[in-house]
Amino acid sequence: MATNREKEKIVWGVGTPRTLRVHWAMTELNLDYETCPIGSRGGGNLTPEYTALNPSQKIPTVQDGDLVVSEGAAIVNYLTTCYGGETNMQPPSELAERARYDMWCFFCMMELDADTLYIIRRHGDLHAIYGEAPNAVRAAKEIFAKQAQAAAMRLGLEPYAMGERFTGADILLTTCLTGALRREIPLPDSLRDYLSRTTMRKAYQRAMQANQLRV
Ligand SMILES: N[C@@H](CCC(=O)N[C@@H](CS)C(=O)NCC(=O)O)C(=O)O
Repeated sequence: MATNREKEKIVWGVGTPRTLRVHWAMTELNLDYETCPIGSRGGGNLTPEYTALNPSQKIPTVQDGDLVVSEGAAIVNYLTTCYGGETNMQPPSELAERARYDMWCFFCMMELDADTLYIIRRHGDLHAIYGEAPNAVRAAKEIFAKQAQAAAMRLGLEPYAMGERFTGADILLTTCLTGALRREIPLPDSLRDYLSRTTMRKAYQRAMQANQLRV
């Protein structure tokens, strides 16, 4: 795949764990980029300019030269595929390893994000907009806790999702697990240890700064 670190890169979106994924990937990969600091509730995601980039009107979105990519996991995988050579963050090319990598990514996005954290966000934090649904929120927390046990079993004694090396799957997994901790969902000790490993990374700390909502 043709890559060009010099192409102008713009990250749209700040202030949420889903935008953090992209800032974190950018910083791990030492990429220079500009930020368009729109948030998810300020109306910046509803403008015609942004809607042309991302018709879902959701953040994050990335522009890399002429290419526009949305969906946080797709962005992380695009960036690590294109620019992950130097930092050994490319998704695996060998078929079985790639299947395991994809398993982690889809597991994080479906079981730990869309099916659980996002339900809690919608019907908990944002209940004034989306309606109260306490049973759905309670069930989502229980399902997350159960799937966290599954994540711990899959991780086993490995330091990272794919073993010895840190990859985009760890960006996805970490940003889901920190979301659970903020909501006081219990996590197995091995995942807490995992989180101390991943969140102590310098790039994570820098990305947390870059992802701050500007007021
Ligand atoms: N599937 C998308 C979800 C992105 C998403 O839900 N973003 C939220 C902020 S965390 C958003 O932009 N919400 C605006 C809205 O729902 O109107 C992804 O993983 O990138």
